Amino acid sequence: MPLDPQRFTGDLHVLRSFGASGVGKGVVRQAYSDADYAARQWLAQRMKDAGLELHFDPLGNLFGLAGEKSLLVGSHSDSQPEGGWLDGALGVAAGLEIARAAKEDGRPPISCVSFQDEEGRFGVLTGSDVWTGKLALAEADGFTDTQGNTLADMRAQMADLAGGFLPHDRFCGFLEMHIEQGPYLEEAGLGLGLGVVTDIVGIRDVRITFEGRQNHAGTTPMHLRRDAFQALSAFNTALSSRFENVVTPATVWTIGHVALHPNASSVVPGRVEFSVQWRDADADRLARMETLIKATAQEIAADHGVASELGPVKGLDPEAMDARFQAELGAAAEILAPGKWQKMPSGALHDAANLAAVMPAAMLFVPSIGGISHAFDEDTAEADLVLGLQVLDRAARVLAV
Ligand code: HGY
Ligand code: MN
Ligand code: MN
Repeated sequence: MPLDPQRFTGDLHVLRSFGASGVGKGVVRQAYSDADYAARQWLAQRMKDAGLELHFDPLGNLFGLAGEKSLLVGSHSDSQPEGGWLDGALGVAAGLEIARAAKEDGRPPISCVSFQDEEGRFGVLTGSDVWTGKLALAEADGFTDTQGNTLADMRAQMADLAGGFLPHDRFCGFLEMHIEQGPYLEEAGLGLGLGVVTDIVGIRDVRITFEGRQNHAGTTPMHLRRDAFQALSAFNTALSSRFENVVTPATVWTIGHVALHPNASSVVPGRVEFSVQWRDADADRLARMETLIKATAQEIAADHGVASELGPVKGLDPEAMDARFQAELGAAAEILAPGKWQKMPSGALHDAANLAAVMPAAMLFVPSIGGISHAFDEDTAEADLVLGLQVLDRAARVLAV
């Protein structure tokens, strides 16, 4: 049975139904949530129906295994707190379809995977980070989400399903198809548009707390305040100006999570917990930015009479994709979409960045409409999804042992 694009798109729409929310095709399916658990159970059944051997590892990474040694194709099926229907899910559904078709055709074995907590409810690409050995399970278990839940407690809910960690040499390499999540394929005006990823940027992420003095918003004179929000505001302004001599136009940094306490209009906020996340293709620049963030937080805290506490800095270094795997993706794209593909870096992080540390890994991008992602209205034209599947399958057939 050759590749079946309709079966693939059908799976995508069923997968979207787990945590379907908001406008468009949005999903809310964070790692270890009920929706994530239900999605993994459904994926497991689809893998079993395809004749693949099921394996959940201690993190909840879900594998559909074929053969003794195989090519691994997949991505993640957890989402951001407000996610699109394709981020991760596209690569998981493509991996399932490609592994299933290989099995049906009696071709060299291809396995599929859905990694857990790629979206970082706890760490950064946590499931593949632990599986590839970059992050110790004991350390990851202590990570908390913004509500204070620990990873250990959340993954314990799946313990009845979990086996051990699979050996990396079970696989000859890893392919991941993903939406671009940015504007460049559309801007390139390639028409359909496919991206063969050359390398994935590095990332760092830290949570910082400023602790001042909660007080009355009417009776507390400005000069006596120890206002945590004012400290955060000054920190952000100071950091942006100090970054000017370090960053390039490709560097990004974000304060995406801010929890103000008690978050009431008549109260001088006594505490703020916030995240600082930064990304760049150069590990040295990431390190220089980390030094600036730490120094600026401590200096501004002292100026504003607040205590500062910095959590662990989590993250990954930049990773290049395997040259041979890239070449096979490019060759497949040139046959199926001549002139409608390009090589490009990835500004988003992906499990392939972790897999690249233990086996050859490469990625294929399909365009994101309007470059939108990590938002309910993330979307991609169906023709692009099917073309991506066909190109990925063609390269996978060559790379499978
Ligand atoms: O944030 C990222 O780059 C990925 O989507 N988790
Ligand atoms: Mn993703
Ligand atoms: Mn994402």
